[in-house]
Amino acid sequence: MNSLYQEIQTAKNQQRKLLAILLDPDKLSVASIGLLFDKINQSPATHVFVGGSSFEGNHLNELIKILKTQTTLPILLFPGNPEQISEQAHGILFLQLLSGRNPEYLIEHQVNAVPILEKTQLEVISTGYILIESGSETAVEKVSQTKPLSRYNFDYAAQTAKAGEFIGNKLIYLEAGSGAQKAVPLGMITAVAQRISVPLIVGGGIRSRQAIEEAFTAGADLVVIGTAFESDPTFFD
Ligand code: 1GP
Repeated sequence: MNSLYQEIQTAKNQQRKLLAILLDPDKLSVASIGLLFDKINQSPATHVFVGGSSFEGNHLNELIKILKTQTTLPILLFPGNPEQISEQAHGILFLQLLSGRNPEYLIEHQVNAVPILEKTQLEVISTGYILIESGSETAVEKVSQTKPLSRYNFDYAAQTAKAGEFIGNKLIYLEAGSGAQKAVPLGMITAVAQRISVPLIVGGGIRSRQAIEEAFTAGADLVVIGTAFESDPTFFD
């Protein structure tokens, strides 16, 4: 079987666009998730991401266990810290916050996660995570105590993404922050996509199907939808 990463790479090479629904365990109970299964399965989503910047992770295993019985989509963890690791998922975006200058989110959490990850079968996918300013302070900024990159300096964002690729990141995640007022500018998506050769994930503040298409056209290989689906599960109907 191909690895999750190989599948993402193949999709990029074939220009087949990917879509992830992001589920935040903080906002979901084991009881409420049942209502979303049909909507997830009927949607064009190719992946489910599970994570958030602040949750405690208590019911994470249970949530993913149930999710796995109801969907065949690959489930990737999108963790804010090592507490948010569940062996029940298929893989993990092993994030490095490249836009910030806080060593805790560049290496400390990663080191602490190793003994946990070594006990699991999770596919670990090195991901450079770049937060772009989006109109107001986002949860990621608060939690990581870092500043996002300017939304006007496309070249610096692309340079940062390329540094991630040179470091060895296998994916770059360009992020406006969950519930962002303004999504990542399309011109910045293009500038980053043209500069890197690894697959590009884009998310944060994308609220319409047109905005998803525009992000794809600009160069995103995988778009993440969280808030829009969470607040309206009929989003993809
Ligand atoms: C957050 O990119 C994701 O990390 C999704 O953002 O909740 O704004 O869709 P939204």
